[in-house]
Amino acid sequence: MKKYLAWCFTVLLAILCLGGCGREEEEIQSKKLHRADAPVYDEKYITVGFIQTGKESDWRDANTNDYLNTFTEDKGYKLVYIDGNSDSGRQVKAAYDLIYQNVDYIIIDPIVEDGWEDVLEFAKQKEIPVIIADRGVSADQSLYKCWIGSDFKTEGVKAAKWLQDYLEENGRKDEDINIVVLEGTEGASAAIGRTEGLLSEIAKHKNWHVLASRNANFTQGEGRDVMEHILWQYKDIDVVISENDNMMFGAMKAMEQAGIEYGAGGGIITISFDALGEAFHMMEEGKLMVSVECNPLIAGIAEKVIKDLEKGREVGKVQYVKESVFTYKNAAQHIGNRKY
Ligand code: GZL
Repeated sequence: MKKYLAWCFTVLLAILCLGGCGREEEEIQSKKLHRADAPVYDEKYITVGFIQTGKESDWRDANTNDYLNTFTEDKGYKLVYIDGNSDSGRQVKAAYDLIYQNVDYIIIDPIVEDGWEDVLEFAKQKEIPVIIADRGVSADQSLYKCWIGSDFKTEGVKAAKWLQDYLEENGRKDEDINIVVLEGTEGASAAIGRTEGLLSEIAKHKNWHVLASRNANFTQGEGRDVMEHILWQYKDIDVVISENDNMMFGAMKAMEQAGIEYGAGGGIITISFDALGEAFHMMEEGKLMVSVECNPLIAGIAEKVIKDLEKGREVGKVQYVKESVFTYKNAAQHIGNRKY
């Protein structure tokens, strides 16, 4: 009897293992085969899936247009553009879809840093190279080929150092200075880095005080709303630092509505990031006093990375774009040659 039971157990164990192997094999096979309903792209093109954050700012539009103008069919690319619609979950799902569509490359501009490990791991299993562009991810660097973008912390430091120089030049070095910060999207590496850079410099000045530092999500509308509320709360603001131009444009509307003076002619000092075309006009008028450039023209660098990968070459893991600082004093001499 015991032998029969042992035989049954062995057979049962074998069936379970085979079933499991069958299921496991099926799982692996499914990763190799894309979904039946996935589009099949023409092999003559290099198919590049690009997942954008959304349309939250003019900077973003310039960044998107750069990709649309770079990855064109006459240059041998099929660009599959996906608008993340400011929804990180939508971005991650789009990445899975692109993997199932078996595109040749995936470029991701992540709204926020977190939540990317699993899908990047899956892309790696399916051997689809991923390039992270503009904002960063908290996932391990081994899960993507490279990151291309700006040194956001340095941008924050540049803004604070401009303020330090400006106050010294205007005899206000030892004055108590009250600062308001409009932060970009919570969890976005651009906001994290700029805030870190700003606060690291502000901390060096015991007479500089941050009255409020609030998220306005990189949008003009939220910049205006948040600034309106801050103006109700604080009457002694000396500096507004906005982590992008669009939020500053909104804050300017709020200050005008409140009858508050700002800009190079006197009143609240205005400091921003991005250095968009409109910011140059505002600096020419003296409304905006400085904009720390954040270069949106990244697609050309991404294309170079793809060309190198196509040739089997190694690519640099971290690739910074070139950028500068523009002020109300030098905006006029640069405005004519701006590309965005
Ligand atoms: C910065 C970029 C930021 C811009 C904003 O590289 O991610 O997002 O500063 C944009 O204008 O919305």
